[in-house]
Amino acid sequence: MGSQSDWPTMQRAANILDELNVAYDAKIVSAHRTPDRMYMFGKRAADEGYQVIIAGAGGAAHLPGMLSALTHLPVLGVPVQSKAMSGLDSLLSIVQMPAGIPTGTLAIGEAGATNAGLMAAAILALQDADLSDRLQKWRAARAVAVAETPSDEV
Ligand code: RP5
Repeated sequence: MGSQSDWPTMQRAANILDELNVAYDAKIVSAHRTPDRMYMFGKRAADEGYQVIIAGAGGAAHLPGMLSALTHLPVLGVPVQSKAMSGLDSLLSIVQMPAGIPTGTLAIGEAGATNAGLMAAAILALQDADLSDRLQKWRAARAVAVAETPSDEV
């Protein structure tokens, strides 16, 4: 993520990965404030064993696109909800990548971070039958939890 201030949002992705027992590192890597750190991370990520990168940033959110430029690994971008424009700036900064440098783009904010965790797990599950099983069970449990009729109690 681009800043400590992104962590409450990006923690949603971490929570999903914890629930599915997927190993991850959570790092602050800013495209603007720590460009050298971003460059080294992106360049070394594949060799260091990372398989999927979830990149969350807000405002002028260049981190996901820059990481996509630096690595062939799949990069999932999470537009963090900004104060000035409620995350529309973040979304547009991430989603409109030029052809040839793909960056997966999730929803703005916590839903996007949650889904980035789930999508990262789904990508990893293609090569990991046990994880695939855990992911399918996770989804089935969420489906069962949805009532068929609304309640006045909520
Ligand atoms: C971006 O600027 C970060 O990803 C964050 O969403 C936004 C604001 O950062 P802070 O000023 O809160 O550190 O680079």
